[in-house]
Amino acid sequence: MSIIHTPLTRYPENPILTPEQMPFRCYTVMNAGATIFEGKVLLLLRVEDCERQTDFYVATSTDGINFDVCETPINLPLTEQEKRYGASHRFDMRITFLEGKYYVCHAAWLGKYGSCIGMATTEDFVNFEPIPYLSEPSNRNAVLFPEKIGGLYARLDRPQNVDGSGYTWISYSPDLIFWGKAMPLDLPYTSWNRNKNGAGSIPIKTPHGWLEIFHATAETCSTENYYLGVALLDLEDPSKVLASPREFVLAAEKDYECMGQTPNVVFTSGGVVMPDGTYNIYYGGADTRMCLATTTIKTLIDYCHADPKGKNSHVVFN
Ligand code: BMA
Repeated sequence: MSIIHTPLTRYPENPILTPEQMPFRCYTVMNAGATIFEGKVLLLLRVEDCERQTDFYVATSTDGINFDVCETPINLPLTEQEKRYGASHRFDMRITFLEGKYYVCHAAWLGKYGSCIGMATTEDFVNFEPIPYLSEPSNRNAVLFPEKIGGLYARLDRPQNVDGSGYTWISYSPDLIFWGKAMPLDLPYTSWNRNKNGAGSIPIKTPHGWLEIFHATAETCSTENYYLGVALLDLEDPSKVLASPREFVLAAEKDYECMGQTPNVVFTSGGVVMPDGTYNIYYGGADTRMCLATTTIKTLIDYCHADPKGKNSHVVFN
């Protein structure tokens, strides 16, 4: 049982994957992108070895809980830009199914140039074709919408401000190379969402707007704590936040969220809607292990619409 009632329910036997359960020696397994592939739930796990080098591993499951982990990492070739500027590692993949193939967005760490967004496509999660694109620094948490909006590709991302804070923006592209029309999202500024926020899940299209789960951070006297929040974005202009409750939907509370490489972190890079309508949200606990929380799309939409605090904020409800 959680001490805090929210529309998300933790899987009682969390965590679902730990470094000890992996078929090889590693330090962490976290922040996996998620999708449905060939009728199974597929996770692209971010795995750090004991030198803290990151690779991505495919894991698949029929029930969304028990995963078979591939023992070799994916082969995602570096783009020319990543090679030229010495990308050392990538992290936090998001997976979007769009126009018949899968697009992955990751952050690439370029040393003194900071982190930039990279992208690739795949049809089988074996062969990956990098898109010859690298964003300006410092940017990360790129999430591609699952369809074009107004004839353009659309993505959420999180550029960093000079003071280290950073918030979710949207931008558009005709070709996935040239991005523009950038606008910040007006998510509620709260005691848990005031230092950084960034897109987590791939937005889900609903009649009430794009449903998005995002992470947000706030400093406490000891750590920078991570939280998950929920928002509904306008279908035609997703820079417009239609609803975003002023309460978080998940805060680090359990041992597996509070203890590990980075204490007090819950961080999602994606979820999947299961055949029975359960929305499985996969998230990293303390940058160390993979966890699962469940809900439904309807529950989250009702929660967005019902939150009275949201109504009293700057958020406009239709
Ligand atoms: C962010 C990313 C995430 C990580 C989080 C908490 O900046 O690096 O991968 O989970 O910090 O450490």
